[in-house]
Amino acid sequence: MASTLTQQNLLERDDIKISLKFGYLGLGMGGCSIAAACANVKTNVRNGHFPYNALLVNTNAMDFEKISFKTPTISKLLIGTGKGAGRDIDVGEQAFVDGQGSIIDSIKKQFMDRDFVWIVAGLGGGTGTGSVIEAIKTLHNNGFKKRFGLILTLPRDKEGATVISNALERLQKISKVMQSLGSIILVDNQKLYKRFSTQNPNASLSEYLEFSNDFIADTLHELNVVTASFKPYGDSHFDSSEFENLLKTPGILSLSKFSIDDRDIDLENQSTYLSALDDSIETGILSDGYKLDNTQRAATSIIANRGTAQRLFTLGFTDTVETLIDSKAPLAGEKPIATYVDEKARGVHFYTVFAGLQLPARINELVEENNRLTELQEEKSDSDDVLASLQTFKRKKKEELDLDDLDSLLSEDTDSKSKVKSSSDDGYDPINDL
Ligand SMILES: Nc1nc2c(ncn2[C@@H]2O[C@H](COP(=O)(O)OP(=O)(O)OP(=O)(O)O)[C@@H](O)[C@H]2O)c(=O)[nH]1
Ligand SMILES: [Mg+2]
Repeated sequence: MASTLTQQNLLERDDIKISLKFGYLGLGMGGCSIAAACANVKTNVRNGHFPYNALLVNTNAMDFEKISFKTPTISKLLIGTGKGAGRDIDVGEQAFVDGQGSIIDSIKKQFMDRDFVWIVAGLGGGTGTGSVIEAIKTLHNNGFKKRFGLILTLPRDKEGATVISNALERLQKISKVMQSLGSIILVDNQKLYKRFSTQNPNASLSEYLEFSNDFIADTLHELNVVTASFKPYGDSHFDSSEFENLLKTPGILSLSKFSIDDRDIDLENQSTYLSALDDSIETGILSDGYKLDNTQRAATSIIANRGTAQRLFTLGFTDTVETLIDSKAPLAGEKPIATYVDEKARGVHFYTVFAGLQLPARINELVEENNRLTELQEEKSDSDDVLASLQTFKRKKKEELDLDDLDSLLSEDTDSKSKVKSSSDDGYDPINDL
């Protein structure tokens, strides 16, 4: 599995702590798959092997079979007909409304001890996308006000008009209430898929989905661990409660990570690390294209082992990083730079979080793709002249036939087999006539 943890191997360690107990409410197939991957994160910590949990809500019974349950902390709840919502957001929403009684009971049972709950949905389908607004209301009204955020995937360009318009319809609604919610993390499937398929040209789509779900799970876990596990080095540090405030900041959250071999950093020459750090912030991990000058709150954590920390974490170094963050997010109310010592760290690891952002440029691209597809559709119905001319076609009566016109006589034969009828004719089913 490709992981964000290759240099730190936080997953295998028994000496880590987490900042916040996360619960994941998965909606629909994508949402449930990601939520399950997040709850399947296993550590070697005694009494904390499975630090997270999940409640999976779906309208499709078969989908649950495709999900791996590595922990008893994942529970599932089937709503609706059991056969899926067929990409219809009204069907998905109605299923959630009809199942609300049992959903609320399950949420209370599952998430009672959780510090923060993530609603997770893949935007574009019927179930997850359809039920996300109702899920927001349900958590808001049942004890999780301001203690929940959203993880939403954005569709790839090639997923088609229905998927893209479903996603945009719900994003429009969500953006209206964004200021009353906690953070929203957008997972850009187009961005992650492009990177994954370049690195693994022979991989299948389902391999990509599995990769992306583990990648999301690891990223969130890593961030949650970094803020709680290591010894602060120097004065400023960023603790779990500040991390919680960051996650509760309304708007979109952008995450980045940059790792570098400590020998490659030359304190006397900023260009040995600063522009790469800058690039990593702009590129993000799960999505990009944000106007970072809208940032409300930011945080940077830098981790190295003691030897490296002693050489590197000088006032001049933190000032340089601070200047970079300040130039990117001048209006952020808080933007601490925290340095930590992890005795087991190899290399230097920079984690940045920018919170309170507006929607990224990718949404514009999806609107444009949607408009392009709508125009294509309109052009197509205008230009379906073959069908139109076929509708005007009339069979010549026998007596009108010119016995010398062989072409007409031959077509007469085929015409009787391919008579065009409309499906509104009584009892006529074009499918059975194929
Ligand atoms: N990253 C990631 N994205 C996914 C995954 N599965 C689906 N998606 C995305 O989520 C979108 C919605 O798909 P689903 O979650 O399958 O849809 P659903 O909510 O089950 O809705 P219906 O099947 O119509 O009832 C897709 O268009 C994909 O872009 C997944 O496992 N990982
Ligand atoms: Mg489905």
